[in-house]
Amino acid sequence: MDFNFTEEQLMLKDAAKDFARTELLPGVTERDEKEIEPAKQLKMMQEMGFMSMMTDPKYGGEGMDTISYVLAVEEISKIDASAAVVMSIQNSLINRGLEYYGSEEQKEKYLIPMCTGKAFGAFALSEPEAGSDATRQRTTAIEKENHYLINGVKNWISNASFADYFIVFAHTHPEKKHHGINAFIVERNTEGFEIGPKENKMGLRASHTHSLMFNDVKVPKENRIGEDGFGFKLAMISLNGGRIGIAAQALGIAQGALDLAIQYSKERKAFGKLISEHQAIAFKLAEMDIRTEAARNMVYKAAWLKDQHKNYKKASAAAKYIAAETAMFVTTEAVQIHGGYGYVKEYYVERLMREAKLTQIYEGTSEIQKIVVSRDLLR
Ligand code: COS
Repeated sequence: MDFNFTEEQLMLKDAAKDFARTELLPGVTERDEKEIEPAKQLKMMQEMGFMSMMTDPKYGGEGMDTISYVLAVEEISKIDASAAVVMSIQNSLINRGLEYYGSEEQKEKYLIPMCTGKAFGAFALSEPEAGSDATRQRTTAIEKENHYLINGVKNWISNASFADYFIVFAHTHPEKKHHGINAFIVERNTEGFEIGPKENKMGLRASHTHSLMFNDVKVPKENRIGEDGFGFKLAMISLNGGRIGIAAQALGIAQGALDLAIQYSKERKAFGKLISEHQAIAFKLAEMDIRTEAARNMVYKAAWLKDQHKNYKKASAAAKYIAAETAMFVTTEAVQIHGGYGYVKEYYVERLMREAKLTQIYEGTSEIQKIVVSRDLLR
């Protein structure tokens, strides 16, 4: 594993950093408080190629590697994790599945518009009673002559407020358990398909999360992705990549909080000296940095394994686990270092702490990552 980045990777990292500071930082606290999505900035990110980083240029993507993607997600997340999650979903959960497993017609009709700044996607797997236990899908897709008829409810769907295309998972043959699940591309304005109410979330408040309702929604047969029964496998494979994106997001949140804590500790005085000169604070900063660097190595390694076309299932789950736990630890310590100022909105470390919590929950809780890792160990 080469610890040097290429010139392209470094340029990309700088571009993401500049964008985050100039375009996302202004207004980020207000957007979080008022739950305003960064619509203008997301459009800009699409135009700059951040939403189609790893997709083949023949489908309008940038053809970059996963390391570049991780560097960009990390930089964006230091400032605005609500923008980063859109990037992660679009790149990992939508584009990759369509590029690798979609038909040429599906790529033409759906992937190319999403990679050329014309559309966004959303990934609809979770249900009210099927979050971690993803095989227990209740949504059904009954096969008819030339279409499937979808009925059911999905929950916790990010990007739903603006997505044009939804990858929806549903049971076609419930008796076959997970082998009976299929994935379908559903267009936003299809009859019977409704976007439900928005959740009032603790963090990532500028990324809206909705439920989805399907009431006799007709989806053409050609919108099924892959062979009959491939849906659950597609979900799992997509999540293996998705977890690298969320791990990078957690890493960015941790580094963002550490940067703020270092800066604050070099400005704030207590007992006659800067708080950074008190060992109680210096040791905290050291531990925050050590843990963040350890997580970074695991996140980059998972990305590297993927780029090398090696098995990255365990590595991505482990990276997501450690990065999320680290983000929670580092942001909590950063709030502590800020004292009372850390608990108010003026210094935005409290927002990073709320965001860190979600990285321990979505795209598989920390407990789910341990299931993936332990099954691999005990196989
Ligand atoms: N990558 C590829 N394939 C996987 C996989 C992975 N990470 N995890 C499971 N599979 C495959 C298995 O190989 C198995 O395939 P076969 O039946 O063809 O052999 C199939 O999926 C079922 O696997 P398993 O029996 O292990 O399924 P479980 O019901 O026990 O669940 C977990 C496995 C818990 C790992 C899975 O349900 C999961 O990841 N849940 C979390 C889902 C999630 O993240 N939801 C949050 C929001 S989605 S944005």
